[in-house]
Amino acid sequence: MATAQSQFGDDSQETRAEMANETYTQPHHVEDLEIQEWFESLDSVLEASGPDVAREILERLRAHATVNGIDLPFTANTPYTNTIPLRLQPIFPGDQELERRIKSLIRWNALAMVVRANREEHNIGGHISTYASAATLYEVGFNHFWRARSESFEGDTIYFQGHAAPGMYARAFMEGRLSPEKLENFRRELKPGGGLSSYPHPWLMPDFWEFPTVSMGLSPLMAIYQARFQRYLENRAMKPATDAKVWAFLGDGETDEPESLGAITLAAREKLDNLIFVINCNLQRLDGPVRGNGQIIQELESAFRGAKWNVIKVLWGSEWDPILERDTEGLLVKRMGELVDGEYQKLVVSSGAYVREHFFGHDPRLLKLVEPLPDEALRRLRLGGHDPRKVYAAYKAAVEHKGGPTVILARTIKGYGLGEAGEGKNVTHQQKKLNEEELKEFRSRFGIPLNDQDCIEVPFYRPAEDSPEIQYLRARREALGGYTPARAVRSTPITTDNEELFKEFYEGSDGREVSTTMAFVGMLRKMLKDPEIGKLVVPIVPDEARTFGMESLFRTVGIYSSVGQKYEPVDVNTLLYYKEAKDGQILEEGITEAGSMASFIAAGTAYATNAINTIPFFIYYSMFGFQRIGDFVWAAADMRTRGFMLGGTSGRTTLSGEGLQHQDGNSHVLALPVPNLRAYDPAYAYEIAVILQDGIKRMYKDGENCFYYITVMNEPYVMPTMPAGSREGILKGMYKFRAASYKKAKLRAQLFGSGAILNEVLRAQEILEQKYGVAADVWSVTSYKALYMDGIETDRWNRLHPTQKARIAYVTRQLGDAPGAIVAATDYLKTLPNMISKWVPRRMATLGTDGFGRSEGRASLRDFFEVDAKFITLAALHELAIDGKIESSVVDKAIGELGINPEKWNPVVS
Ligand SMILES: Cc1ncc(C[n+]2csc(CCOP(=O)(O)OP(=O)(O)O)c2C)c(N)n1
Ligand SMILES: [Mg+2]
Repeated sequence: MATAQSQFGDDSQETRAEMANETYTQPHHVEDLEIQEWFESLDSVLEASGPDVAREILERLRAHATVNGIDLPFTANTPYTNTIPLRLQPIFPGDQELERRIKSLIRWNALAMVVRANREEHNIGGHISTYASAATLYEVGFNHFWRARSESFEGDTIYFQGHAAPGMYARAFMEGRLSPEKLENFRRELKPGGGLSSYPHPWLMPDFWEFPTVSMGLSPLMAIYQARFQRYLENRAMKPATDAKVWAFLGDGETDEPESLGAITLAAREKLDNLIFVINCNLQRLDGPVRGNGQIIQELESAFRGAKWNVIKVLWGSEWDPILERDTEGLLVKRMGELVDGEYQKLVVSSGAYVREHFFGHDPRLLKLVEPLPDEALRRLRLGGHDPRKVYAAYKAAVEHKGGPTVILARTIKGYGLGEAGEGKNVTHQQKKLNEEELKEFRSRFGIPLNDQDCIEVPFYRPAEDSPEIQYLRARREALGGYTPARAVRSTPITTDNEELFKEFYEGSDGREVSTTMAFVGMLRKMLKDPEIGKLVVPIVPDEARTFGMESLFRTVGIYSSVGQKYEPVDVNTLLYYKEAKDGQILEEGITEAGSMASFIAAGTAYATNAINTIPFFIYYSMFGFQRIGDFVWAAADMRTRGFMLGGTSGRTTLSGEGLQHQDGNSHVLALPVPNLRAYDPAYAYEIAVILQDGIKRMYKDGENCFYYITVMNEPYVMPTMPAGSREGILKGMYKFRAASYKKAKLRAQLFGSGAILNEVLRAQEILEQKYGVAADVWSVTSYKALYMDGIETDRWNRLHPTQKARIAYVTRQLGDAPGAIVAATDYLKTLPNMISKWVPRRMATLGTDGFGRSEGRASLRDFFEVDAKFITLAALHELAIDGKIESSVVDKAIGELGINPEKWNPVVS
């Protein structure tokens, strides 16, 4: 019985949930008159006493209903209508007709860019229908809200939807910021004079774009952490508190990316009322409807309301207001909530007669509401997102809202204005060409002053400088402080080289065993105390501070919390208690590598956004970096982010015990494709010190647009003193760490090691010398990536300058006439050392950790992956045998002597 009951219980819960969605769709035979009376009472309360009293009455009614056993279903939704009713709508402050004309011209130029580009170069691409649907959403922002960055004001921060880029270019053209030649070269960046990048790319257009947004889902998350970082800077007194906002424009389809909604609770928790999302709900994505059988707007509303955001729905344009006014019974709002998006998609591009029959025809009372209106008027009923008055009202409410973030859900039509060429059609996203008739129709619809003949040439059109349009547009931007988007490096470089700061780490650990992670944390601690850079350092951890031995920093610099610490921490009596503080310096992000990376990006670009040189140090489990959030790293690179990513617990065999999902033999390979990322796999404390010191100087003193990936390990060993003259090699990627002691030996070898594996190489050096009479030099390879980049650059130069004296790659120069067999051992994939084999003077044997990790101790793992001292020894002997320097039988014997099982598992495939 009990089981049956609970099963029924579950079912009935589902039914209730369904009912919740249908609250406004299922009348339960309530008499019209009865409901009318209730409405009238509420209206009179509203009129006489205002919304607060009305709310109070409704809340008490709800409580009263519950007490009387009325089970009110939970719903996070409001009716399918505008959140801001007409009576609360502010007066639109602009010249609506002039703004419409400006917007029409921008629409035309945006379309012209794409059509022209594709006429000249078939398939060059570009998007028309995204901006077509969002034009009003952008224009209201440009004309009335977005303040530019200036000397006196930090400005608003705007993440433009990537696919709407043609619209932003078209506006900049109208503003006189982009020449017609630039527009002509949309998506043709290599044309003489340069072109415009397809999407927002600060790397390619560093004076224009600030944020790369086109990989969908990244910008909403980045915007949330950007808004949070602004508060961090304010709370740490690094910038004054202002009312500057962060705006993010998203597509409704984009919200399906898990990152899009992944951090919305953080935004509400942090009360980020400096954050505004605008979601362009055209109900379509690339292939078709976002939710053909559902309602994306209602789905998003409940998600955001559930996360405690302020949600403003902008669904219906002003033309609907008088009809809604006549609808005293709430039937129209009920009907509005009944349709699924697939139906709406068709309805909004259908004839007035169709609308009358299929939408209003549902109920004779609805039909009556629109009786006085001709079909043409029904066809012209606009959606909210195309009505500047409604959009203005929403934006105004959003910027004035206090205590939390706002999302605006604006209903629009994809491909608005394209008519037969794609308005509302499922193919519209891909539409790049319009035929002559379609162009003429678009021209006429938006009143572009071009005759039939000129129109089909799709010229760019900009009215004269003294035209009312240009004058108005300029005046609006002037009032808002200048143009946007615009990017500039606004910080002043730091002044010191930090030589002194890092010097103590050149000394070694004096016999103490420490890990490189501990060494790094020691340096971080020292940097935090530095008078110039101390304040600028932003340590970022995704719930791994204890893993990396950073908990001492909790106490010394505090964990950032926008509300301070409202509780007495359980460990308050301990030295290293969990101290949260409003001016705390550490960003303890919790378990979100994506969120941490977004903080890293915000902090690493503050030199442009905020004119502050913050230096982020993001330390995390290396396996959950590039592999998990590689696309954010790519965006960071595009954005010219500066700072240090530290891959902790790295190395496939150096992290013991954790097994397949944790042990990282990949990250250095995944760091390769990022062009401006310098990647290092240091073995010793002094190597890290040299890299950090050089990195801070490059990025924050010299203004180089690069960032760093440094792997640090948790294996403790003695840190040696820095060998004289090794500095340049550390930075360039390799240097001789320990030369062979017996140089006259007949048998010679060159051994490369990196990170913790360098110690295995040093042990192999001893075995080779003592047991097999091979004198080997040991090299620390700090960066295969740096060596590779140098190699390909050298080759390229030589190829392009055949008559000049050929340059020699750094690796080749280093090895010079270094004799003997060459062996490289790494804790990463073998491909890493193999990348440089071309510039290594002879054949090179490579040992690496291709394959899945294992739960095991370090020694067993290194045996399994064949990267320990005995396998390095074997590889050197084998190379010598291939060279004919020793007999194969010596190698065979060594296999036995070294205790190697030749029939062991192959780590690559097991
Ligand atoms: C991560 C990612 N996946 C896929 C794409 C390819 N893509 C570009 S636009 C688009 C559809 C966008 O739909 P929506 O977000 O609703 O924006 P709209 O154009 O309708 O405003 C897709 C799938 C992309 N840019 N990024
Ligand atoms: Mg869409």
